[in-house]
Amino acid sequence: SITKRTYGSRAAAHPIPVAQQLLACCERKQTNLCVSVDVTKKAALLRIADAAGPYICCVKTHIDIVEDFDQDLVKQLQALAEKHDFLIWEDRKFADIGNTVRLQYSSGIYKIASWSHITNAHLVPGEGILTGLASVGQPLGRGLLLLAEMSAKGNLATGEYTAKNVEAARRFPEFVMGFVAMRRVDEREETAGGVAPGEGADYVIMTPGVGLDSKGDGMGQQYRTPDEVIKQSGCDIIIVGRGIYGGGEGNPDDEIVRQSKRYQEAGWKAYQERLEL
Ligand code: 5BU
Repeated sequence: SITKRTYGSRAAAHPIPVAQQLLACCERKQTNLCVSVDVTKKAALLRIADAAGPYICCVKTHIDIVEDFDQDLVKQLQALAEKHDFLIWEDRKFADIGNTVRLQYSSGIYKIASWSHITNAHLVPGEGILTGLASVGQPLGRGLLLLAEMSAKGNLATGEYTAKNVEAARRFPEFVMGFVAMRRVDEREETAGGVAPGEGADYVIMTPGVGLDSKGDGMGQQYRTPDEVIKQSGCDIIIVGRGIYGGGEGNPDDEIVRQSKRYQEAGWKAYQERLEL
């Protein structure tokens, strides 16, 4: 089972370069923490990414909430990714037909594909969305996560829809590197007899809705602990937003460092215990 393997061994064997990079980064820095930096000012975004940088494998952005976005933000974020050794994930949640998402991914003001190692998509429009995104991202060495499940209360990404995401991923083995999910959605309980193409593939499960001090935010978000996510549910990466940056334009640097270390330690402990299970 994937959950018994180290990030390092998975990195070495992974067919998608950006998944190799992410897993190798986890091993090197001993962290499975992705910080979600959901602030509306460029300076705050960069400050938080810089403070959290040493403790994380990935920074997740919502670039369209930044009021003073410019290309220099991207340049500086890329420089921080180099300085601290982390990847960048724009949490764009593409959800249109292939031709439209191809343009949304490559063009417009944000030109997401030019700087974001990882992005994600809903399967609602069907597999054409993967063809469209892959046409842009794959030649650039990017990776995609499918939104197989979500963290919010009452969300509709369940059951057959979740299973369809896993099936679709298996048809894009060079581009879909994993899932946003709450558990190991790629490990099937039932076997359909025979091994489908891509079955047994290594998917990176990245999981939002992680918090140590709160159970929810009053707007549907539901929080679980790193232990529940990594050890009990077999996910690979914890995504923490407000638990680290604190909301608004962000905690002071020393508090960001303190919380980042706290989540890094909790996530890594849960991973090590999972290897021992
Ligand atoms: P929080 O502050 O830790 O609650 O932030 C969670 C982040 O993860 C935020 O950027 C959401 O947009 C994102 N997210 C989520 O919370 N739940 C999901 O199912 C998905 C993304 Br997909």
